[in-house]
Amino acid sequence: MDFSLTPEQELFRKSAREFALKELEPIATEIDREHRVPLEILKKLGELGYLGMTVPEEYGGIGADMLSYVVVMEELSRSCASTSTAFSVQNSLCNTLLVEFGNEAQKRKYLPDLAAGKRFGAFALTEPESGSDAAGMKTTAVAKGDYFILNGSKRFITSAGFADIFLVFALTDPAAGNRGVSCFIVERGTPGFTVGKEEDKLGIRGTSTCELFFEDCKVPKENLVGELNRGFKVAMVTLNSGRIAIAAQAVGIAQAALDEAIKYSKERKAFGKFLSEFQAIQFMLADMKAKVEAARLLTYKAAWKKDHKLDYIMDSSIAKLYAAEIASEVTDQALQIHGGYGYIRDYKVERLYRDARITRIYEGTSEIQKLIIARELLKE
Ligand code: COS
Repeated sequence: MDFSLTPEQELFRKSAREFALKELEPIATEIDREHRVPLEILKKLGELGYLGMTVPEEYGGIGADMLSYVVVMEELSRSCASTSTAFSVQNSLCNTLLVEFGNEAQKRKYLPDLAAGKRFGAFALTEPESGSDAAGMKTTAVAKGDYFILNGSKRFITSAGFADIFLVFALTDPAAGNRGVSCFIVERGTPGFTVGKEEDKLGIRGTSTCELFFEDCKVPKENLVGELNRGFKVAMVTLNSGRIAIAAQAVGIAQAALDEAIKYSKERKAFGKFLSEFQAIQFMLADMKAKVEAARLLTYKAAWKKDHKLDYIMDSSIAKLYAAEIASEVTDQALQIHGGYGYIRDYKVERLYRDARITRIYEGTSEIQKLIIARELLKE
């Protein structure tokens, strides 16, 4: 068993860390306060190839392995979870979906621009009344001539405010439940398609999250991704791998909280001693480190299994569940070490505490991860 990263993976880590320190660290607080998406930074990520990490070279990407992608996700998240969220939506939920399920024409048409950050994508599965029960969606797509006519709405769609290409799931056979779902590419500007208001969120405030509305929206038949009525599987397979990146995001946020806690405990004095000299604080730091390390190993293992074409469904859910849960615990402990200073916006740990919370919700709640793990354990 070899736990070391390859020289290429190490290089990805180093360059991502440098990028994060130079470009993200200085703006992370500001975009959080202003609730602003740093489009200029996202474009830079595209120019440097980061938005095409999971795209093969023939379609304009850099064809990196999953572990490299995960390592980059972790490093970006240490500095700015908002930026890493948009980075993962593009890579995990749009590009990977098109690479794995798109036809040749769709890949040639969309992937080069997505990989270069010239256009942005969004993944539209959740609806106002269906989140965890993804197949409970109400949006329909009815075949008519050369088009599908979409009607319905989507909610909590990340990157929607600035995305150009939306991967939308809709019922093409409502009576068939999850066997009647299909996936479509809907471009911004398609008549009948509108993007609604921005949500005002607790964390990852430098991201855009909106509602989508479809009113007799005519989508060309060639925009069907994968087979008709097999879209649920497309969503599930895409989320299996997306969850590994969210686990990496949680690891990155937790690592940043640990870094901040160590720094603060060496600067701040109480009762005539540095906080770091108190065993109570040392034990908290040790607990945090053990949790971060365990979450990282689970995340890397899931990525490694994907790279080695092994079944990784359970590993991805275990990594996402554990990393997301400990990110909340570790950011909470880091905030506690900061005392009152952790509760005000001047300190990074306050943002980390809020940003960590979403990792227990999106791309499947912690409860959904437990359900998937249990199903895998109990299946024949
Ligand atoms: N990977 C691959 N295939 C999967 C899968 C997975 N993780 N989970 C289900 N499937 C497949 C099943 O194999 C089945 O395929 P067949 O039609 O070929 O038999 C099909 O999908 C339907 O499976 P099932 O009946 O188990 O689906 P359910 O409707 O019971 O839903 C859960 C299963 C709850 C696991 C699913 O709805 C889910 O993951 N929900 C969370 C959605 C989510 O993460 N939302 C966040 C949105 S993005 S922010």
